[in-house]
Amino acid sequence: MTTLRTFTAAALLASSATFAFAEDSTDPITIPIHNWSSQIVMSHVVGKILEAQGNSVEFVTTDSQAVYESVRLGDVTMELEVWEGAFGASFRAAMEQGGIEDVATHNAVTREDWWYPMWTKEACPGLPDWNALNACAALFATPETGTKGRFLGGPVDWLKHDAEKVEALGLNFQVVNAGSAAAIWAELAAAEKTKTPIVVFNWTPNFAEAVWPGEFVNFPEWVEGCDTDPAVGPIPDKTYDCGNPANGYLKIAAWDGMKDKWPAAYATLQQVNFTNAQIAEMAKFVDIDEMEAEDAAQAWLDANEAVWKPWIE
Ligand code: TMO
Repeated sequence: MTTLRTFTAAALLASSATFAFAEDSTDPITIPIHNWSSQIVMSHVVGKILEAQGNSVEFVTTDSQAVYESVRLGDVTMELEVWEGAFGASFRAAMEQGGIEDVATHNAVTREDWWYPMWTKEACPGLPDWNALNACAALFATPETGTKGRFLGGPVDWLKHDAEKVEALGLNFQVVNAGSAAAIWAELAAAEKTKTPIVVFNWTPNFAEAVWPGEFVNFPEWVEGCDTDPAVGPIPDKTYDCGNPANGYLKIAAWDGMKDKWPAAYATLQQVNFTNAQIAEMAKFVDIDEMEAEDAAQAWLDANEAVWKPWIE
């Protein structure tokens, strides 16, 4: 009886082991790269982990909205940073079409919105309330924006609908889109020298919070549908009459064919999970320490074996 039971357990173990070690395809896993530092470093971190497992990995630079359609079609294999504020709508739309899977949610809590460094509040003490910001709009005027305040937004593919927000809330601001994330940091550094008030698009987790203490503007609270349904939100006939989610998710998405084609890599991907501090550090390696993204990823892996080794066991 004992012998039989032992035998059965061994057979079970053997079959589950076979399942766990089902061979991944030798085709490369494709990881998309976008235009902000933590996403680029995290993609290399996960790429190196999958390579250590024996997979081949390739990187492609893609638009950060169109990528959800690419994942859905299996042209790229995953997306490691699905920010609720910037990409929730594109992700939801792709999920409705099918072919893309919500694999995991990072521990990180995210926020993306209009933000100012603390010296701005000295000039406009009613902040962070959005009505106070609007009353101070003249402080933010530039030659480019005339009598209106300038809001320095992110690159257009982050699709923040800031112009719609300006219109919906009657803000005395004009949106100017930065060509790159680096352009936002350069403008902040320049404004710091003269303590000139400035309001820009920023997000957390990010390195910037360690360099420039600051706050997000408090717009009317995000409610589901305020971006699509005029009846939702405080202004009855407007969409985008709200801020972005203040406690947004950060998800991992994958092509739904990944689990069959690369089962071991998929099992690892389900374990991947980063915190705010870890993501801010990934950005810092590049934006402050000026490391190449690949070197930053290697440095992060070397310093954090206790975090990621269990993901591949
Ligand atoms: C998508 N982003 C993190 C730049 O807000």
